[in-house]
Amino acid sequence: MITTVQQHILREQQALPEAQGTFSWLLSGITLATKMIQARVRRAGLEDVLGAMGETNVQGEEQQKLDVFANQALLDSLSVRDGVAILVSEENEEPVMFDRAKDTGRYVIFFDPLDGSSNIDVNVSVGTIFSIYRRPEGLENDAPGAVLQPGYKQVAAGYVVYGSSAILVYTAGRGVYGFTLDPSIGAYVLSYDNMKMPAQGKYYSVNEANADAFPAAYREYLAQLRRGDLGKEYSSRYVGSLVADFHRTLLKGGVFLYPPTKSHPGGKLRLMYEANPLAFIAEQAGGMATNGRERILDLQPNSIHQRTPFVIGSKVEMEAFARRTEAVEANADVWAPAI
Ligand code: AHM
Ligand code: MG
Repeated sequence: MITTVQQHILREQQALPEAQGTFSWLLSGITLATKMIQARVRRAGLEDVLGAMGETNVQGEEQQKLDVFANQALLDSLSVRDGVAILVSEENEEPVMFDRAKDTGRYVIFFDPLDGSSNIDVNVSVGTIFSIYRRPEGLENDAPGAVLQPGYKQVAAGYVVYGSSAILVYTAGRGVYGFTLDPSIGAYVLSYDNMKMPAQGKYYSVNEANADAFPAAYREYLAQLRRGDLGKEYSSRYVGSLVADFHRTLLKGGVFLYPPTKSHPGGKLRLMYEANPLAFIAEQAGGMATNGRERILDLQPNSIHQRTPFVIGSKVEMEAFARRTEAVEANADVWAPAI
């Protein structure tokens, strides 16, 4: 007997008596949008051929860029759900606010509609990431207060990786579950029950072209992994789509790092759309996530688009990272980009 994501969410919701169906209605908005996005991603090469021939799509519109399409699909399918109070997208400068009664519009949703979009043209996996918070009581008219919440307050988070199949992974704080889209029935079906990250993996994942600029703490840690100090011979993998790199880390273990660099001294990845949701999933699966010095989920955001250094992975690698960085902490320079 298969379990669809919809059935799974309904079951989860029974454990959240105050959710009253809103939560599943809201998640169904997200799954619908991701099915639309994956259909477009699958046609990406074709659309280019048609676009190059000067053809327009069936609605007679010019071909839209995929990231614009993905953003619009999420905005459209979520804005009609009255549980949504505020939508915050990596693609929109400002949050989109809805005028909903305070006991109806109870959720604030963040999303990165199409992560890794530079990989589309070369047929490499991309993804969608989402993160859900409650709108805090008393802050209905206070947008900054309602959106700038630390990651530990997330009620649910997840992503879809559009890879060799489309896989949805989510947590509502009671374990991590993975669902594979079965194209023959158009439904996400449970394929990974109660996912756990291996305690140690054999891959590290980082853009090594930036290595000369990494702060010393990171360079020394990577050297440790290469030397085999953790009792394993590490290999490296780097897709350049965070969702794909994280998905591998979740399944196989290991560590992903995006340290401060010369061009991004504060880190490149976004706290609210990328680091927080993946950190929530990692912790639920037995892993850890930090900005180099503090737990990601404890960080108090000061802007919706803020960036952060990001290190996420298995327990063994993350504990070794913490030991390494504590050991060099005395020297403040180890945290500055090197060049
Ligand atoms: P994007 O939002 O422009 O797609 O950038 C985010 C992506 C992540 O998916 C990925 O981890 C990272 O950028 C790769 O960056 P780089 O090319 O600097 O290694
Ligand atoms: Mg992104």
